[in-house]
Amino acid sequence: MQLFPQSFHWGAATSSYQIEGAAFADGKGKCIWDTFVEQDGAIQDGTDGRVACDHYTYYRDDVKLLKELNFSHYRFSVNWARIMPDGKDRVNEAGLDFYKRLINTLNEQHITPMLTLYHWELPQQLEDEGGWLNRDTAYYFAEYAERVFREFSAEVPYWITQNEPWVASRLGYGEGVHAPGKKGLNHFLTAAHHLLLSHGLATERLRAMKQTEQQTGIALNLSSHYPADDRLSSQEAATRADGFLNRWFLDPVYKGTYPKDMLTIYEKQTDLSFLQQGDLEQIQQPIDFLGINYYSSDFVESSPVTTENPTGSKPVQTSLPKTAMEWDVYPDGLYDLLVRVTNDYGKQPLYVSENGAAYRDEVVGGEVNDEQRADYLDQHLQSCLRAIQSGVDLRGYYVWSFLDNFEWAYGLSKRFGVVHIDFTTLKRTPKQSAYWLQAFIASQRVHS
Ligand code: IFM
Repeated sequence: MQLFPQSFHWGAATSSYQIEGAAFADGKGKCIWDTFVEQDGAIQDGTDGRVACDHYTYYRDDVKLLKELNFSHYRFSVNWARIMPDGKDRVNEAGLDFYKRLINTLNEQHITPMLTLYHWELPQQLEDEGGWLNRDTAYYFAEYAERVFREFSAEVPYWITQNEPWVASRLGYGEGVHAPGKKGLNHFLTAAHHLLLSHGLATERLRAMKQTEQQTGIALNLSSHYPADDRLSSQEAATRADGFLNRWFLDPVYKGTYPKDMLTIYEKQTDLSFLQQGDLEQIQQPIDFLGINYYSSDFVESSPVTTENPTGSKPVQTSLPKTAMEWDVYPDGLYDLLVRVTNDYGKQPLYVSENGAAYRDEVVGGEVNDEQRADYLDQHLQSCLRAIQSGVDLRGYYVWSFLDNFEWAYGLSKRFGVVHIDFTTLKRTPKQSAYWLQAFIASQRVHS
């Protein structure tokens, strides 16, 4: 059997709003998701994250479960509004204390923390001042990042600035289906730029403060895009789709530029005056690793440019197996992506910082038989192994998600966890995929 490197991270991932609950406990401020879930029709099943998994109460049991399942690393996010209720100035000590308890418990169990500073919980006060459309938010983020780093850098070796800036900007400010529910191409690009700027500003500060043991990076949601057929127009559409999702974020972070082809496309449709002199240099800070969140890939063809579809490309239906999100299962896309990022942006430490699938799970006789999820994980892990054999410096894999949780606009109805949550009793039941992972991780540990 081919083995993963012995230092490989066997991780599970979650985020604050999706699992913690305790939405208004102990001095926490309101964040944009607390506001968004109150809007009629915003969440498909009418649920919210006020309680979610109540990880705020059950974090000790959850860490114990992580240990039992053999995970060596845990990726979680801290909620900006829990730590700084207004987003700036005032620090809520009780909020910091919760994360202190969580991090201590992880370290007691020898589970290494990977901390994400922003997984979309913008304090409502900052949104009221313009949110990510306001350049100042990037500077407030850097201050918040510095404060959290000062508090926890001795205990936390892995730091992620931004999680999925494409999702935060496109779904939150471009399409209006995520908080704060704003729409428009200009809003999308402005918010994306300020999120990237915030990454650059925070990274610079963290690097100035860090010792050798702390590593900083960013987590991007990336996919592979393939032409749906042999037409030149489909190949061009695939390039544009790649520019929209991947290169618009990778190029500034690594090359300090926005991709020229995409600038030309966007300039025809909107004003890019949010881009100020020196911004791209600020965004292009050295990072220690890239986190890649991968779920699916797209096969695309050309389609008319519209307000909703600024790049004129659309995914076609395929006959590939689908998850409960209707996302294609395509593990080769992960292999292609890992190799491509290495080839185009240089060999560097990569983590699959999220990968997983939602299925329609049910507890029957005290068990959840989610064979499809175990297959999904197995196939994607095989892609990871293949990528390592092809020379990719892949250092870890974090399953999304540890627990079933609040899946944003879909509410509690889409289950991504390897651990089932009964959202009425809050009972945790590891699914068969969790036991499969437990055994897989054990099989990778060689005892000398
Ligand atoms: O649940 C989300 C997570 O918050 C960010 N990445 C994708 C997951 C599944 O949609």
